[in-house]
Amino acid sequence: MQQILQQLNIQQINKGVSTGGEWLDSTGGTIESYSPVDGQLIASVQQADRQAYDAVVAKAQEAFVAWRKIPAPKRGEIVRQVGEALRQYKQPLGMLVSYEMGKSLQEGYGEVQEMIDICDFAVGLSRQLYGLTMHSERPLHRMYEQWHPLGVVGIISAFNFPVAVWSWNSMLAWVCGDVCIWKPSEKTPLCGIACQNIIAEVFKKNGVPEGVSCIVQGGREVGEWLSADTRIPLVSATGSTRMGKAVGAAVAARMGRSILELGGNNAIIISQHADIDMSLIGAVFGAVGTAGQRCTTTRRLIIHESVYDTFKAKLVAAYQQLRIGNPLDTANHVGPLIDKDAVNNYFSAIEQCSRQGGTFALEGGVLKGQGYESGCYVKPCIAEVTNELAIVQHETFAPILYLIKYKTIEEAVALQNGVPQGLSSAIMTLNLREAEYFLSAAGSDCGIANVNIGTSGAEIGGAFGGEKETGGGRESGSDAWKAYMRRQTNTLNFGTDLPLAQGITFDL
Ligand code: UN1
Repeated sequence: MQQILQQLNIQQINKGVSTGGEWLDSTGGTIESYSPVDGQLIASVQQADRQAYDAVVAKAQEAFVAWRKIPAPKRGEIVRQVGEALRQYKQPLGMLVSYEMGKSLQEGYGEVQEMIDICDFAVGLSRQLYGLTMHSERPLHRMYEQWHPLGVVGIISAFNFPVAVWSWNSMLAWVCGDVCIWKPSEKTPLCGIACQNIIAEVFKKNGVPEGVSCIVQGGREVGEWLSADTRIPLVSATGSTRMGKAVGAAVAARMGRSILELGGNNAIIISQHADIDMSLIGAVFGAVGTAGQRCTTTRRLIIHESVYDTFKAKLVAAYQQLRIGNPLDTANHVGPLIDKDAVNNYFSAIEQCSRQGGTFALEGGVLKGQGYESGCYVKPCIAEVTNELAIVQHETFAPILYLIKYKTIEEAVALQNGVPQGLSSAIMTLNLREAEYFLSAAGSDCGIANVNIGTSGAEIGGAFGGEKETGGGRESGSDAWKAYMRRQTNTLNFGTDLPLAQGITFDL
């Protein structure tokens, strides 16, 4: 790992505030990053203090004035080079993601690939920031709309996708002409340092002004500064619903804009018409991938009563084959939870589930002994419940899968929708009527609805996000870029008269 840290230019003690030029001094205290893989201290990072934070915002504002003048396709060219750099750093960065966050190496590389994909997307987008033209009701008038950059974008990201979610936001923001200030999760600060270093190298080579890519490390307080700051027209926040409610309220109170991508409580409906083997793989990967710490993790399986027992038996057998251990060893399927607090939350959810009447088809527990010294490795478990249990209505970031039985497809959809969150959903069925019903306006109420695919693993080309307590924001593909720009409607009179709209006459 020492060699990986060296390749990514990470020291034992790192400054945590940068405008893309020098790293700034700050006295905000230190974050120590311990790996959940082996419990070892990897390195530490200085947190931003208010003075360093203000210096960053001022630099970002200054950089915006220059950056917005650069033609969008030229900004796209720089993002193209960022994609190239990420291809070069895929191996060390993927390993750092895996070691600092605990996801499997496969998924660590997958996350860097997701960054590369969004770079490619953003390069194309840089020539497609289209506005519409309209026909004016007045003669010799032209009417159209343009999309202009917003300014400084604040990005608050979560530990579970410590690099990809930042890149969804920043790559779009940059081609749109915005500048970015990133607050990475305080649980994965080194991933932030590594990305900042990679970007700085590319930006420097291209003479990009200092302040286009900024980073401010820290905890909740730094998030509060970003949310309350009138110099920051847009804050994009990914994380828990609790955090999102605070950010959303603070940003709205000053008439700023926010993009919120918050908790999920995602279900797969397993119909009696499902391909059972395919459903099994989808359900297991959805539930235990990233040790149940994706916002798209499959938390509930809503299974038709006629296949319930068979599917449960197959699921339990599949779970018993899972190898839990060091995520850098590619033989393992499941790595650790992020930290001991997460382990406590896992146990608390199991306890609440039992108390509320759930029973366990497969018991959980923490693993002990050699290789498990960090205390963060838990057994994925399976509980049989009804949907209305308080714990089932709640998103627990851990590999706990709830099984629920249904009789009719209408009932299954009502159960799937019957939670406060609305991120991702899926149905496993070979029956066309069922599939179309699930996708119809009467079907899933989520931002993502899949057929014969699990709930996680969305591609970057689609808009990513969800409804209800998930926050309503959209990041990544499709036309999510519009949230990073302001729309201007232009009407231009090239005639010699001044006719008024709505037929109003006004003569002097
Ligand atoms: C998240 O968990 O915050 O769809 C993002 C997925 C990934 C992104 C997850 N592409 O599972």
